[in-house]
Amino acid sequence: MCKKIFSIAIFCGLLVGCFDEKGSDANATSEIRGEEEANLSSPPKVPSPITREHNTKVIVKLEVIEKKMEIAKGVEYTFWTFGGTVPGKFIRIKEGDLVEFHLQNHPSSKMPHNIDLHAVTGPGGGAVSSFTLPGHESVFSFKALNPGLFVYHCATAPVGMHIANGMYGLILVEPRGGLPKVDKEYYVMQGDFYTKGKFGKQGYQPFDMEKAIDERPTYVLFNGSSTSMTGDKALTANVGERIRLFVGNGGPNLVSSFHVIGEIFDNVHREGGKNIDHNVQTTLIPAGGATIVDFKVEAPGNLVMVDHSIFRAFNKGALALINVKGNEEKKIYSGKIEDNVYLPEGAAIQEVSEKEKVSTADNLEDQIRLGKNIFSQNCAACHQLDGKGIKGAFPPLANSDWLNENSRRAIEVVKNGLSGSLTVNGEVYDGVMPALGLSDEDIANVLTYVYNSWGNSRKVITPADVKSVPSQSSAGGGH
Ligand code: HEC
Ligand SMILES: [Cu+2]
Repeated sequence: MCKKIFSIAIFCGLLVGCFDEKGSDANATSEIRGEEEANLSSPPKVPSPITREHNTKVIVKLEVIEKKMEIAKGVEYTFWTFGGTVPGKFIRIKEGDLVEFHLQNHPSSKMPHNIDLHAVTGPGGGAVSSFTLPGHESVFSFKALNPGLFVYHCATAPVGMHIANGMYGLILVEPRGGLPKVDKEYYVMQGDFYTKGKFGKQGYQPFDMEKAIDERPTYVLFNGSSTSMTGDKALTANVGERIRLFVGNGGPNLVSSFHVIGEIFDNVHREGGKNIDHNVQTTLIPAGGATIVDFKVEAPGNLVMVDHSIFRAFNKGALALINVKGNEEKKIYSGKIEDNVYLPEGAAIQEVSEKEKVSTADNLEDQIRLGKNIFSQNCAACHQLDGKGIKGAFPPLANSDWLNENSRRAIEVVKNGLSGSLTVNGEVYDGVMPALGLSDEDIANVLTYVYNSWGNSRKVITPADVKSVPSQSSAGGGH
């Protein structure tokens, strides 16, 4: 090496040129000038691109906070977070930067935490050096040697539990020349969640270790909630714009088949690395991995981000929207997106108002409000949001003569399921309605909602009414 430098020095005759030569083939030698506080953002926002040309010392301050938040409408969960959100704050730095990392664990935390950044080259990705007790701060530093999009996560035992509670996020190490310019950038991260209660079960839900070990998630979510990017929180774009998504997968267990319904990814940085694929429909994101995709939006309407392992999207919450505004371009797309087909749960969620947290009803209005939540999460997929059902498959609950004739029978159906043929408003149905495992109170509320909607008989069903109907949860089924 010495010899080479020396000979180049003689050849070019300029010592400066020789230092340039040396600098360009060794990241580790890039000069660090000055220091600045890092550019962090909460999802779905991404910090703006880095414009400085030189490398600097970047000070990152990330605070761990354990807090209750909504995981789905009317469902609360205790998340452990990097910066108060799931996923944690997005960190944007430049290849060659020196990062001085401050991990702070809020005094109200019950657990110690640490951080393993996949962007770190060194033992544990920083985990050991950053182990931090509640009310403490740890400091360590690392050099960002490789450009790319990297996951960070907590790695304190039990590691799976810390990750399952939402302890992950993304750090982008921009390549020296930066990324190509786009119109909008967003931050999306998938995670799987394990609660004691079933999907949509109202009220506070604790973590379920057994389900986590068995890899049976109750929720699969983008940005920590089934409503993180629906309704007025949907991502936005205008026709003609180029959108870049930084997409991570925190796991802890599932691999994501990331897909945007109604789009094709023009560019995919596979696994967040250097290789770029084109014209990709669905891209795999490993647990603990990430990807950068971009695409131009050509038609107005809702684009739907999903995990294309599709039950996760429609039955476990892995669904989010990009609302594209602009004029229709009939040559590119001549039609209208059917929300009913794509968004049974998502669409329902948007209609429910913000103030619902209580899980026990003490008046009729409450009962109807809670019942509506339960309906949208458990029944609307089949009977439809407007209760009209689907002819030939799912009978109507709106104005149903069968329903209004006998309420005890209706309770039986929701409690124990139903199969065999029945006639509703003159139409014969011969399908199977599964028992959904709802509590007596949930059944009372959902039926009260149904009875007090769509021209039905305005009956009120109490938990005691439901209790008086025997449940046939035991095996054996047919009768
Ligand atoms: C997986 C689809 C599915 C889900 C989810 C579902 N049902 Fe049903 N439901 C059916 C089918 C199919 C039938 C008709 C069964 C038959 O043909 O024997 C039915 C029948 C009924 C009936 C009696 C017929 C009528 O139209 O009045 C009621 C009442 C009812 N369901 C209420 C509910 C309620 C309340 C929920 C949510 C708690 C729910 N269902 C969830 C598929 C479903
Ligand atoms: Cu932790």
